[in-house]
Amino acid sequence: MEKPYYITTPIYYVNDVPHIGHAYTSLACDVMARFKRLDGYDVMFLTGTDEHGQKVEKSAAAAGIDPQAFTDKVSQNFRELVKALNVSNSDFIRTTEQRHKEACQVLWNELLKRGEIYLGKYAGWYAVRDEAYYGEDELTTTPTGKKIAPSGAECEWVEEPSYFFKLSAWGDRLLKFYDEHPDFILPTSRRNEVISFVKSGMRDLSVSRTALTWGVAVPNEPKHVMYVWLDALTNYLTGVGYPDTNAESYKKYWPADLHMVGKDILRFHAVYWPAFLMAADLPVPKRVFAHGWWTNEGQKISKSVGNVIDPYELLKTYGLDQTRYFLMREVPFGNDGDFSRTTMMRRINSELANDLGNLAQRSLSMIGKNCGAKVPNCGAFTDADNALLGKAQALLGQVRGELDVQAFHKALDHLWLVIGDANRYVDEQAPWALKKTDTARMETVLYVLAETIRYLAILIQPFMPNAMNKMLDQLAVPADERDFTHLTKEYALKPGTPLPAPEGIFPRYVEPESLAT
Ligand code: ME8
Repeated sequence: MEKPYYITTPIYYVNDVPHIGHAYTSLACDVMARFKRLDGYDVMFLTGTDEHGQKVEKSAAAAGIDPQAFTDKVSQNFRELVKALNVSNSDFIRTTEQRHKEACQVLWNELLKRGEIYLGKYAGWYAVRDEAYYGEDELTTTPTGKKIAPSGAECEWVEEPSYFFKLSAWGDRLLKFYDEHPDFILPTSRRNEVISFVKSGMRDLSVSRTALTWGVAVPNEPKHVMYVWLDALTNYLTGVGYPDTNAESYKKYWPADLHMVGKDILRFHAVYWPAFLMAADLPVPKRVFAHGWWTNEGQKISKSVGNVIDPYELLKTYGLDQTRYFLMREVPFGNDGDFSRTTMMRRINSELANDLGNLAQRSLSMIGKNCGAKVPNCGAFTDADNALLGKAQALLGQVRGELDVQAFHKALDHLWLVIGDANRYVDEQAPWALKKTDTARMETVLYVLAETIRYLAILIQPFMPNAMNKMLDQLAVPADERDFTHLTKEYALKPGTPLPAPEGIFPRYVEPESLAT
């Protein structure tokens, strides 16, 4: 039986158009999901949209349409982005769906029944942009008297009747949980931040609001809607069938293996969420990975600065797989990163067009011309042949080890080291010279190259699925022989198998003259 693996993206607010940051998290999850599928897991991959709360209500009002019509429209943009990025999600959840409202209300009742929620009054600061409450001590005051949260969001004073979740009672149990599950929060630097936040002492958390109506109704309390984060986090349960804890999908996939988030929303996922779950006596997810923040040519990406990077523009300008590769390769996953078009162009040309593209192109065109367009015959292997094949065979273990801790950039490093070795092998073995002196040896060299490319293409599929499928087509690898079980068979390519005419897969990127100043 296949082992289950459940991975989620954050559900994105529908107040805005999707940008590169949303694309980034979804792509990272897609690489994980594709890798796990090829590695024999039964994968559930959930993404979707977060549609309630004051921020969305305000955006709908500003657009002059009712919130449901507004969210229907904007949610669709996120659904389309997922498709455009070739993201292989299993489901797309919207928090305005009935299945989700039910899940929230059942969880609420569960918490209430257990005495974890009580009615009180909230008087304090709230940042609509973050949909978050802040303590006075966390804020700075501008010369004009505005209160600003550490995220830069402006806060407003709120006083309203509110239900509270007894978060203050969960500090010690959370600390014990982090201690017993050292990999629950990655990267480790962020884990330390969370631990010190919890150690500093936590106030009870306001979990309902009366100042707005656009939210999930609190059961039996017509004036209250749920705090949008309690509603939003619950999507991860809804997606696998909660409140039906006997549902096949719930039993199979819960608790989630990985919640992938940006560092901005780690506190919600690594503190509030496990506290809610423990309080409802539900199992806690295995990991929250908080990745870093993209800036644009050194500047924070924001609508007001007008430097938002449109993912569609990237796909159009540079290509889908090129964009996927660049985003996963450029920044050590977990760190902040700066988006620069110059670097993107350099990586496309040197790492994709030159290193990988040329390796495949020159090997396959030599095979096409000199081996009758068939998988070459293969004689006895020399030490050099065994060395290269050995490195290719070691890749699965290395890449798996890196992806186990979401080190996408390091996985790519391993792959590109072997691409470099393979290119050196071509130069050293010089099959074009062997053509005149020893055609049997030339065929063996080309066979070793074809096998190495097969290994590489199979392993690079999660990052660049379309391009690698083309590469595997060119090696005539059958569609059902592209998963990782076919990396343990040493020499899968069968000499004599006819091959299609090779075609370049990664064109060089040439900057339009209008941009090259
Ligand atoms: O926070 N760099 O939704 P959101 C990298 N609805 N990643 C970025 C980014 C950037 N510049 N900008 C955004 C919410 N992201 C809530 C989540 S989950 C139960 C509810 C990514 O639309 C990153 O993953 O503000 C970040 O955490 C997320 O988008 C925030 O999306």
